Amino acid sequence: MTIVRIIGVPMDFGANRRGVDMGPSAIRYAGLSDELERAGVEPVDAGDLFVPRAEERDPDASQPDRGNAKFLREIESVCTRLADEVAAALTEGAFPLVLGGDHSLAIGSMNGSARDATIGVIWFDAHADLNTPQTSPSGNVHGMSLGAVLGREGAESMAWAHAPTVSEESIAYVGLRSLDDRERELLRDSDVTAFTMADIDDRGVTSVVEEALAVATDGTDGVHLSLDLDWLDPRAAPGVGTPVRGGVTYREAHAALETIASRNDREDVVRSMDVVEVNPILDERNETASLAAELTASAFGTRIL
Ligand code: 4U7
Ligand code: MN
Ligand code: MN
Ligand code: MN
Repeated sequence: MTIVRIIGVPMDFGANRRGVDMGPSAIRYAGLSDELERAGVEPVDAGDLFVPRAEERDPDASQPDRGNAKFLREIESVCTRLADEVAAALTEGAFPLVLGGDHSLAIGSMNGSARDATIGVIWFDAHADLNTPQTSPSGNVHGMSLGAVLGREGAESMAWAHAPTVSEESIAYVGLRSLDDRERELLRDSDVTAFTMADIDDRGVTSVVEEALAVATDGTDGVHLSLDLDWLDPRAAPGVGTPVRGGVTYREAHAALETIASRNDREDVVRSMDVVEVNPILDERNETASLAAELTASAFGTRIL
């Protein structure tokens, strides 16, 4: 049986709104382990990574040589340790499941997952997170995770984040609907595959996810899934810091992750996953955290019948 090692990362250094640091607790509290057991895997909780309190740190944002990126040193420290944890889980034959926390932690999970492998990435998100310290309008590192992992121009101050075995050709976005102007240009000039909400409207979510899987598995050793809860429509997932109208519905989200599970059933392709951006302060009765737990289990194969 697949052992799923749960790694909590109670970090909100990369986001604007405070509160995502409580995400790991909220998702566990919503019954993640039970959901995973129902999906037929064995959850083992490794606890939380140590993350300092933001109150005791200085965001230290703008530096002429580093561009605009808040809490960069803190994020580096967390992501470097997270990468080690994720790589260790894989070496020991477990599936690393990372609970966030803000999306900057994906720099750590992708680096860990890609340490001894060439990986593809499927990014379920309203946003592209392709900024760099040079293009970011906010200075929030959760909007730069992929820009940094790809080692794009403008991310020189984040050299530690570059994962050479993650390439643009193997990355697929699903559900994009909010891009900054500079980010749109970056995306157009890149080799990343982007499925927007319009593609989901046109073709249906299952066919889009199948194509995303084709992109992320082509020529790679496995796939990292990154699930940002703001991918969903805010009506289904109100507890997020950067909500954008017009996201996938509750049913579409389940269908998407069930499509991943059925592909994975035939051939083990997914090797690691993160579930991020759940903000319990903004949530309604832990609804978004419950959804995060359900969707994670769906990725492993929850069955109705
Ligand atoms: B998330 C933004 F400017 N693009 O860079 C930015 F609109 O991890 C938002 O996807 C980033 O939630 C959102 O700050 C990051 C902004
Ligand atoms: Mn994101
Ligand atoms: Mn997002
Ligand atoms: Mn590269």
